[in-house]
Amino acid sequence: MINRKQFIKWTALGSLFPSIAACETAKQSSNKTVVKPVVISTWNHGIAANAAAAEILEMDGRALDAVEAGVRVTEADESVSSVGIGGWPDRDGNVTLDACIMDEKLNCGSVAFVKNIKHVISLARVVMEKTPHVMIVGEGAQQLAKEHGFKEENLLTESSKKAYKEWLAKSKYQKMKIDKDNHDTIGLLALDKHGNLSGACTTSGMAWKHQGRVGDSPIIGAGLYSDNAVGAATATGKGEAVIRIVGSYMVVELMRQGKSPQEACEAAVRRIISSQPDFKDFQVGFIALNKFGETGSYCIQKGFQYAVYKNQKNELFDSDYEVKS
Ligand code: SD4
Repeated sequence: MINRKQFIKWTALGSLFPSIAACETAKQSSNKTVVKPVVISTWNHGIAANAAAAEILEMDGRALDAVEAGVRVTEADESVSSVGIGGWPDRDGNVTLDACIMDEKLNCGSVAFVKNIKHVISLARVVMEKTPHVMIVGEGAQQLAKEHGFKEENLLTESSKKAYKEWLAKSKYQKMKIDKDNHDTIGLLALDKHGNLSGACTTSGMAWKHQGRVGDSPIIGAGLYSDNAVGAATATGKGEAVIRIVGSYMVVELMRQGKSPQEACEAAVRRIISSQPDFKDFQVGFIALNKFGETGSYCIQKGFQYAVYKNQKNELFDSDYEVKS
């Protein structure tokens, strides 16, 4: 029989070392079939991004290269108004981009508040691989881009200029409304044939944001997290709400404790709902991928879509959501 002292000791050990529980889970699940390669990404622009990532993975490439190549497609697509060139600007008319990337060894790189550089995901990779830092922002990030030969260009396209003028006329530069429609980040996760996971996330952030505002997308743990022993997760939607719960890290840690990617995404969305009373006014969605190639997605309200490449099929799905009425 265990006495009270032993019980306290064991439960304390359990909370101090959650990896003990994770080892158990890994053992219990070791008879699962692993499906790989797999790619999952946010929104319908994820289909084209997945295709570019899958091309690399099917040729036995590295997950890290796949996630970067995948989201570069979205960054270069002028018709996507929330990522890269053509992204809608802040309320002063500046397009400012945020991005981060993580590899299979917990290496990570991030940039935020970057102007005039389209492929900020590659700049985040430069931070990760060529500097001793994790995060570089603003002018410092632009200086780094110059040093590494990135092309400088105007990211405000004719159509985003038009959208900005229309917004300005209506809003009269008043406090922006954070709604369900002014964001569409791409977050993309990949599991390669070697069983390694990586993730990338890139965005122009919330449209009409205050100058200098940074959301969850470039923040490791909030907009993206990946741990090769467990799985990876990424977020889309109102960054402020995701940062408050360190959302992507939460999803990965819940998977470490034994939840499926679907269950983990649901639990993180419910944490937002239980802690942030205005949840009906905004959207947040999470997607997740574990070591076995299983995927999950959940969001607050109807409308979020995600793309999955698995078993050589690249498909778009409507995410399940919490607020049904
Ligand atoms: C942000 N999370 O800057 C980003 C925006 C976004 O889907 O996701 N959009 O808050």
